[in-house]
Amino acid sequence: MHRLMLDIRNFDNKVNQMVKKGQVPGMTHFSVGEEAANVGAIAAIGQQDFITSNHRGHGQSIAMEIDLNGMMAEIMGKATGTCKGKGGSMHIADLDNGNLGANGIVGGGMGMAIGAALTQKMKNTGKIVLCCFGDGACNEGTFHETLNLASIWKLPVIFYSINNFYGISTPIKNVINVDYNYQRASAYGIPGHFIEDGNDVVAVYEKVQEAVDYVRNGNGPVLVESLTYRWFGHSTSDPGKYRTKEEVDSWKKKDPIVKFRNYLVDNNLATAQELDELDVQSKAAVEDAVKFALSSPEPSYESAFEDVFAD
Ligand SMILES: Cc1ncc(C[n+]2csc(CCOP(=O)(O)OP(=O)(O)O)c2C)c(N)n1
Ligand SMILES: [Mg+2]
Repeated sequence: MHRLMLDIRNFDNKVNQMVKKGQVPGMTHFSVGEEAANVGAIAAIGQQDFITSNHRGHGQSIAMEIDLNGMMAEIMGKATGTCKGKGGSMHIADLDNGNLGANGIVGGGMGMAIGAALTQKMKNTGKIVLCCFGDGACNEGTFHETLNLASIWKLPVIFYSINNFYGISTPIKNVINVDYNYQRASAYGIPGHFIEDGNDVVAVYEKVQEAVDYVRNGNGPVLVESLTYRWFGHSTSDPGKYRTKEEVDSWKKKDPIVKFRNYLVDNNLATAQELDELDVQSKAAVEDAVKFALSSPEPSYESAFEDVFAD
């Protein structure tokens, strides 16, 4: 889990630099600061399970152990990308490894998630779906429709809201009349769980694990909410005027990677030296991914007409 959190941090820091150099087409949303909320939750599901993701999906893709070379090439629109360069940052899908896709439509993954969950139920596969989205997405109509359907059909899906306090520049507290979105679970007759410190990867893992057991045992869906914070702007085009420097700095002091590092060292689970070495390896893997992506070809014009229809 520590290595995956480092990979998210190092990967996104690198992409941020490349955006500034004009090497990344399109808009990009970063997961820096939200590493624990992503890694802890995804570590709790099984290898065979599925996720759906959203526009801020880098952290989820990396937590699903996507090949970093392919992901970097995808973000740069190259033919060697995970989706042959057709998806880019906001539409990475890694179907062979259970990632049903990031999504540029806020709330867009929810319908896909319950569709996939219905398939698992009808085919009796024992697999579950972790549907990841933000706090803002909970005010989309699809949130209500999918929680309701999943509830009455007892579908094997965890609705997982990563609450970073804002939908772009709108504070979530200004647009809901409850304290937190997890409290809305009662309206659908399903359990709602709250992870107050979503920067604590162990707390996230344990709480989502509880939800995984409940859902896998055929009890129907669960809504889980984690509190965390994005360190960067909403996207690469956000001057961030709606947040104070003090607020951002206070969250940087609650760095999820430092927190887990201290936990591992204090409990004699790893030495500081071992963790430093992991960071060296992570940074090298990201550099390799950049080299791979930069040296990869652009997609051909003809490829735009491939993979349009399923056989
Ligand atoms: C249906 C739809 N409405 C609006 C947008 C524009 N938009 C993109 S991200 C976003 C905010 C999403 O906030 P949240 O769900 O909290 O995710 P976060 O970006 O904070 O991770 C909005 C309004 C969109 N992409 N799709
Ligand atoms: Mg948000």
